[in-house]
Amino acid sequence: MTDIQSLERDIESAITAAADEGALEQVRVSALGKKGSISELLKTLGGMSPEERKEKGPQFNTLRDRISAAITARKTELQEQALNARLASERIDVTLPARPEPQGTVHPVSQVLDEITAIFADLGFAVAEGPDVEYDDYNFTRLNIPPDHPARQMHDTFYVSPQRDGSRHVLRTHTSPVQVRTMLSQNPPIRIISPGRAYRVDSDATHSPMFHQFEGLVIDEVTNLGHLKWTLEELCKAFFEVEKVELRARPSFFPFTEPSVEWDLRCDRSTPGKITFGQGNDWLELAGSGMVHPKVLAMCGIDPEKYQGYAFGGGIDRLAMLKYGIPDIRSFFESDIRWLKHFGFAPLDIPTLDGGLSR
Ligand code: 2NL
Repeated sequence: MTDIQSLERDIESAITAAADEGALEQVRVSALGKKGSISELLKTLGGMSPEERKEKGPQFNTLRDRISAAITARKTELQEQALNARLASERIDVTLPARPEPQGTVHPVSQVLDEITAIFADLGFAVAEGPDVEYDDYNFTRLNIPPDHPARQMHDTFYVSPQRDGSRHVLRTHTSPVQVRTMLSQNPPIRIISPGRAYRVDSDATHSPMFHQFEGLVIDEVTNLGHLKWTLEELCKAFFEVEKVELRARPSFFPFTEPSVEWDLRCDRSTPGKITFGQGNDWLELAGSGMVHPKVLAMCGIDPEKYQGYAFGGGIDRLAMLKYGIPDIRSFFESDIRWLKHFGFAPLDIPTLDGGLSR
């Protein structure tokens, strides 16, 4: 047997023995790689006489082509084997029945969050999210609440331990820093809601130190408070599942909006333990809002000469208490299994506008 034949045999048995693509690649490198046995062989052609080269050249090239083809064939075979093994091991029986009864329930806060998200998604709003631990700058300063501003005390902020440079991050006191981040990173038109957790040093029957907010922000060249009123009316009709609502505007103050407006929703509380919307002689505080302050726009990289828009904010826990008749906010966060079973929602009933929000 010639050297070439025995080399070919050795490489071919190594190819057959390769049990996976990694091993096969090692065989390929040792034969056809820069320093591989066949490559080294091809290099010897340079030192040969013309006659010898004429004889050996074609032999070496044929050897290289055959080995190359054998490697490709083995590679396909190994890939097929690997795929078949995966298909066999990952097989699932899609005809198996779901468990008769799901064990967990969806928390009312999650339910309301999903409902609000579905309503605003239908109006063309995207959902924006951000971290719970925020820069003081994003939570306060860029919202026109400078370091000495009394609103900083009003917000009863949880501070986290100082950073190496002495600066202190905060647990966000509202979800507004998410809007700040959005304005800093996107150009108008902007149309977002930022539902999520917020934190304030406060605890009684209607306040929890951790609570949930939804805020909205719309920025373009013409958006005004009329558009906001319509948007909040649509929210109320869809959320409380009534045909007709009436909103009342009250002047207010927030450092980050000018002018600022609070909205009340007409309701009827004349029957104890019951509340209905769209009629009656009572008013329910719904949300705070306003036109985004030009200084806030400027501090968030948006030209206030060209762009304007509204922002609003309301409490998710509060809306959940109202809609589902839950009297004490603290019960939300006690994780009492009986409470969760009673007030929770079926996990597969995902709220949609066409299918019904809460059924
Ligand atoms: C409330 C009132 C409000 C906003 C939130 C906001 C955000 C940016 C700029 C301007 Cl980035 N405004 N958010 C505006 C007015 C009111 O929330 O009572 N929340 C529970």
